[in-house]
Amino acid sequence: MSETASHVASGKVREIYALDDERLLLVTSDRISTFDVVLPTEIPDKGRVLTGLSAFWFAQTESIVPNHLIALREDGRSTECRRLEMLPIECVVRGYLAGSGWKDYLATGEVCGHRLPEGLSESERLPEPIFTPATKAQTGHDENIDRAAAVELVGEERFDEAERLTLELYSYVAGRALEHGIILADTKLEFGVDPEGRLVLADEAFTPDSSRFWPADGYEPGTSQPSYDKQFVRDYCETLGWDKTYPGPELPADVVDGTRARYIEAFERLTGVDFAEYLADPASVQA
Ligand code: Q0N
Repeated sequence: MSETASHVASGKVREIYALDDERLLLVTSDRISTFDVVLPTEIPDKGRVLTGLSAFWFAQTESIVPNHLIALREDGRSTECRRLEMLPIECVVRGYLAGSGWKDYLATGEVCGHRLPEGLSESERLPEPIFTPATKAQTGHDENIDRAAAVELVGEERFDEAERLTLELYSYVAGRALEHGIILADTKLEFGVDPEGRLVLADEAFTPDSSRFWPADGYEPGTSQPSYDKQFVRDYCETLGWDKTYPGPELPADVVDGTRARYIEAFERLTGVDFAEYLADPASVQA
């Protein structure tokens, strides 16, 4: 960074800096987390893949909802964004039954207050996508909440608007992804409110870090599905007998290379842009 900027927040893999009162700088690193632990080994270019995918989907969905992106920088991993008043909920939509949705369904037959048909299998496609908001609990873990709890946090009008936009964005992007052999099982979106009171899509959007991407090829409900991007890392970690607490293991070169190739493959399939072209000219995903 050339200019002075104060650090606003750190995520597991991203840093947020304030550029001025109206603008933030988001920088996405090459760090990777698995089983909620950031590993000591990085995946080269992973941050560029995530940044390019977000910028691509922001451009593709602009007619559905405005977004916070102001500028994609030449490094391909940093973006200047409008500073918003963030909604205190994570807007999650699920088209398939996985993760905490599957766990909640097994325990109660419901996910975030949505009663689902009986007899669904793990990873099964839902009759229709459902909006399943979450909050960041004290522990730092996401906690699923029902409609009443979310309305308590954002108000009824905002809730309905966020739900409608989240479902519309998911339908559009999941359909596009499936055309390219990738199932978008679920995704997490974050919205903010601009000074005019409009909802604006923020954060990263439709990346493998904020979504479950599954290869459509070989999709088979009844068990957990391999992750499009992180499966080599998970499989390798499972061979170690690691207890999934800090510190995580170093990754060997073949696991790093295979994982990097999968991120780039997802990028190229979804955007139709060669990754080399993105590195030469990040704006190529915004055409
Ligand atoms: C922001 N985070 C990620 C909400 C915050 N455009 C923005 N304007 C203001 N703040 C943020 C953005 C963005 N992107 C986003 N932190 C600050 C963390 N989330 C967690 C859930 O609650």
